[in-house]
Amino acid sequence: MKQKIAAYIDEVSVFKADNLEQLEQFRLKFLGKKGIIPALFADFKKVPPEDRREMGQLINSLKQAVQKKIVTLKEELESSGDTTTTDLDLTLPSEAPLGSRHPLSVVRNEIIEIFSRIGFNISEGPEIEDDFHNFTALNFPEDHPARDMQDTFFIEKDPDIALRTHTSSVQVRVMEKSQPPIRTISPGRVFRNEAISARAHCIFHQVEGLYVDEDVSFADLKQTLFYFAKELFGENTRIRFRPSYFPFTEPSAEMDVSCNICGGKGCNICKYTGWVEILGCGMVDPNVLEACNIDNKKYTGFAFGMGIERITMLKYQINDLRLFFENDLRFLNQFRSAY
Ligand code: 2U9
Repeated sequence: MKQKIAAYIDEVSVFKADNLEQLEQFRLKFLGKKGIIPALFADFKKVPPEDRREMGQLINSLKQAVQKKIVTLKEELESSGDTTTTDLDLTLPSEAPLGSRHPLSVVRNEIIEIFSRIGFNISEGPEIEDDFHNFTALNFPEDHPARDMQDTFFIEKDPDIALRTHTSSVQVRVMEKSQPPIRTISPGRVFRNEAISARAHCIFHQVEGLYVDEDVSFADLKQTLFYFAKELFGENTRIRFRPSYFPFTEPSAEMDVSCNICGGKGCNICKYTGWVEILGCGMVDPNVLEACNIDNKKYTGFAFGMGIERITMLKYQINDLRLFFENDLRFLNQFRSAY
């Protein structure tokens, strides 16, 4: 042990460092947690009592020599201008890939922003819902197919508890606890018992909107959705409405926008019609207002609902819904520049 320490003292006395990084390596070699000096102190316990004094002094002289060397070399290196503690250039941008937003989040945020600009707030609610908020308050008849196990994921029966099939249930909750004017949009995940394919999934995302006040008319609905379509798809976008049916709105309609791929001339995205369907809408059925404690003699409202997947597929020409859920980086990396 004595010879070993003497050899270390020699090594320290001749040591030279070209830069601060080498000096740091030297410090770690001798003084680091797993370094030479802590190891010598550990071995010191095994030294016979008669040799302890001498050995202790030797280890301490080595330690002091190392500390002195570090102070001297540090001063020398710093005065010669080497202030780097590492050879790495910490100012270089990281090579680690940055994360990016999922395309569904990009489009959801864009939709939220558009409606926020015209006074809509955002409401959120539970994904697990009771029968009243998901079906009954929304005027679904007792025998409506959506109430069937084949279409909805039930968690409990009697009383019925299920995964929400739309975010309209959130808006029922908004109406229950507030009075008009109500202008709200509800983005969120919804669940339907569907076989998974390129065009359908058992989980998807919606944004539903609701506007309730005095004298709200179908003209307000059209103007609001026209503004929305132009903001999302571009100034030259045209819209058209086709009559439809939903239990919760009367009258009801589906809204198409002019195909922004071919400008309305006809392509395989719009199936050569020049139009693509983007949402459903209508005037809130008075029964729904009543179920949510809103005076349906005084107030009227319009509502709309859209699938975020569908809109994202149209916007980015994505032809398979399953891509949204697979987290394949080859797909996700294509949205790096989106925000
Ligand atoms: C309340 C009352 C009525 C929301 C509406 C639609 C029409 C609609 C579908 C589009 C594609 C859902 O994602 S999708 O499958 N939605 O067509 N949704 S009107 O009506 C409401 C909402 C809340 C209280």
